Amino acid sequence: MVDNIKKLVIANRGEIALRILRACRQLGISTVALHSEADREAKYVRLADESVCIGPASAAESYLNIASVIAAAEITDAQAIHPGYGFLSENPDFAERVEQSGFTFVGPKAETIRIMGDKISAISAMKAAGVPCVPGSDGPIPDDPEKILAIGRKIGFPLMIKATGGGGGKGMRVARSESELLANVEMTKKEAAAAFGNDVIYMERFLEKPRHIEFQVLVDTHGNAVHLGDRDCSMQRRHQKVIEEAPAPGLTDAQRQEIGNRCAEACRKIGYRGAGTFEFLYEDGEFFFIEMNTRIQVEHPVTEMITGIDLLQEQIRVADGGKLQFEQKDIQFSGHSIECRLNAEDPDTFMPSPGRITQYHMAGGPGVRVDSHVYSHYFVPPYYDSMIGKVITYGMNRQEALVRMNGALQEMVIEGIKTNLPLHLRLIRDPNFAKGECDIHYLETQYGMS
Ligand code: MV4
Repeated sequence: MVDNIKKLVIANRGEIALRILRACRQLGISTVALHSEADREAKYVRLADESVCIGPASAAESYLNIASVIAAAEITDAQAIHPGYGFLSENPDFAERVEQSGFTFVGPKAETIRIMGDKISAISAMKAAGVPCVPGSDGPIPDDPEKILAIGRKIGFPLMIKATGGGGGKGMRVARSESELLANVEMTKKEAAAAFGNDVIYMERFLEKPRHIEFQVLVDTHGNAVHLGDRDCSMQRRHQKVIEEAPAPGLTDAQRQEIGNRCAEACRKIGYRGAGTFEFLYEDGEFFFIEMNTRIQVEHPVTEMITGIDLLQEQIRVADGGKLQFEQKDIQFSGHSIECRLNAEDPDTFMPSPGRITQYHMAGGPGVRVDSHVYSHYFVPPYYDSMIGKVITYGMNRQEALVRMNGALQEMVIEGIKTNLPLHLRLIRDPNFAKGECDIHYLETQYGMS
């Protein structure tokens, strides 16, 4: 139970809308599902206490329409808005308007989202707060070519040129030598101006074969911040994660506590609030902060499995002004969890494959969790992300989680559309993946699909 929020608006769709709805039920909060015209038949819309159609199928006119979302909260007399992930979740202007309209935004302050959305200000805040970062330009690079070259020489080659308004893989380029630095800086600046309306760029040492390891944090408004350990998200294609797991294979407890505590401490220092994720590149035993996500993430279930903590409930509780129910010493990491993202896509070409699901049977049994909003005869609309759910397994150790995933994937039946189930089955049986510690390039290079 929570003190203030009686009714919450779910400003999202798909599996995360259902996940938010489930958390609300457990907290005794009634729910308003917002949906587009294409999502009328969605399961979470039926399960919600109320629903409001906020526009046509196109996301720009519905799930991204700030005025419609706020109007829906007003007419239903809700107290809070949960943005989920994607869509408006990391839009500081949205967070600001939600709070200005008198609603609780389930997430950090708008100002924090703004800082984290600008990569240079995120890195400088984290560096000042004691989080290890990639050696780099420590700020925007100047216009003077001689100064750019001097900074480049100091960092060393290869280096990476990144747009401060980028993130998630957009607006970046490698410079392998001094001779290509200036031209690449120019190109990145031009692209950044076009893509983000912001041509400010910075540079970092390029890490050739890192792993993507991230730390989950949870922070209340009473000065309590904890970390919930790490996740390895290195299995990705074109910056879309495919498989995630917790804990990251091969990390020592000492590394986990060292970096985790630094993240929690940084949250206290910057006045963070809510759930958050610190993204790191990990190479040769060292961590380098690159970005912070201020939303709940797709891969949050693997953390829930190994900690026993319901991240959505806690996220909503702290947004309500409540205190965290536990301290760092109460958090125990136990066992191992793996998540496979199921996409409605061709397993060979990766083209989206929307359409009607004719048969759906989900996996079950010990240590198996399926987070999905789909069902038999559900129509996967072509307008949105192709993710249709996630299969999550838990085991006493990584081996057991893998064996359970192999079984779960074999049990899953999704007919009528193409899915990436066959790719997951191959990956889960891949001896290199089974060993653990694959880097961020493994999937694209080994599966010939970049
Ligand atoms: C890097 C990097 C190597 N060195 N930064 C890509 C997305 C954005 N979040 C940051 N990214 C990278 N930054 C330095 N200094 C390599 C990547 C990168 C990457 C990072 C995480 C997960 C997948 C990736 C795929 C390609 C490149």
